[in-house]
Amino acid sequence: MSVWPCNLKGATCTLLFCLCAVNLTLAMFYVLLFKDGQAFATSFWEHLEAETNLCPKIPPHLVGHLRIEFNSPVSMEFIQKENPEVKEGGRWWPRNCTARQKVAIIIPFRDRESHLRYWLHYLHPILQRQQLDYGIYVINQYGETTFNRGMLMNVGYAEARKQYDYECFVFSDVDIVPMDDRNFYKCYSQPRHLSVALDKFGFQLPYAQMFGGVTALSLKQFEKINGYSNNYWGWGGEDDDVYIRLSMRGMFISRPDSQTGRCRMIKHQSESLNTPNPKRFDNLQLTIRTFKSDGLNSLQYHVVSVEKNPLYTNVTVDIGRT
Ligand SMILES: [Mn+2]
Repeated sequence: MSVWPCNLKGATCTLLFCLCAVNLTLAMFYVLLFKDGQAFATSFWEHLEAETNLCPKIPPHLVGHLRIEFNSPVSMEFIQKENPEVKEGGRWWPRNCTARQKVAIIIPFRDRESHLRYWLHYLHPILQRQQLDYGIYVINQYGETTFNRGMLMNVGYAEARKQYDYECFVFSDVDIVPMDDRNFYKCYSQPRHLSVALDKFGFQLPYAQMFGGVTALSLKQFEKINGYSNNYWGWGGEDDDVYIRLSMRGMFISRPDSQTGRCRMIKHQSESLNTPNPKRFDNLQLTIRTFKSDGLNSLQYHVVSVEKNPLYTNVTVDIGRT
């Protein structure tokens, strides 16, 4: 009788022995890596739990109405101290449960540092209370060419998708802050308009088709409309263009009620490189015919830099000129 727990001979026995050795080495490796079996079991269990443990439908730490003011400037260092859990590039996700949505927040931008600081100061805590798995993407238009908000949104969408598998995209102006944390920065079964009651307009919706300021579209919804038009240079029109796109695709606008949807806007002068676009009314006449070929599928740009700052990812982009 053999001492070796293997009655087989030659190659088969060697193979079996090797398999046992590999198995044992792996087990040792895990034990060393996780210090002891207990810690390993715990971390494994936590992982399994996170997979199944979705965050509650109604986030538990919401506070409702918020006091929003723009009269005492805040520094980036201060905002960082206020939000110690925010990771490089402006990323955050809940630690005790799995977020229900992965949301990229896209902010078209140029030369509005002070507005951005207010936005980050107010929005980071709100988005955390909403228990979203989110990232902030500031899309900074390079150079001195006329501003193109729609195209910057498209770039934000494309660049955010390269970073993480986001399923929802919130497009926000840098100067709009919600006054209620029950106004969720997430996606719904229909495209969502979030900034429905701006202080600037006496907390009223100026017109029913309005789809500017802050909006949320799922990946599917945004693909369905071919994104924003790339052809609106200067102020205005690109938001009404999106409204035409989504109604052409059989979708409608979802909104919070006018109380929950209250927002404040930072007062500012109009800029010389973003004056009202005189062609916007003509463009809007063409949208029905052009939207299938003008948008995400015709987007061309050159990324100048991608910087992962402590509170947001900054994408500087050359989008050319009109
Ligand atoms: Mn503005």
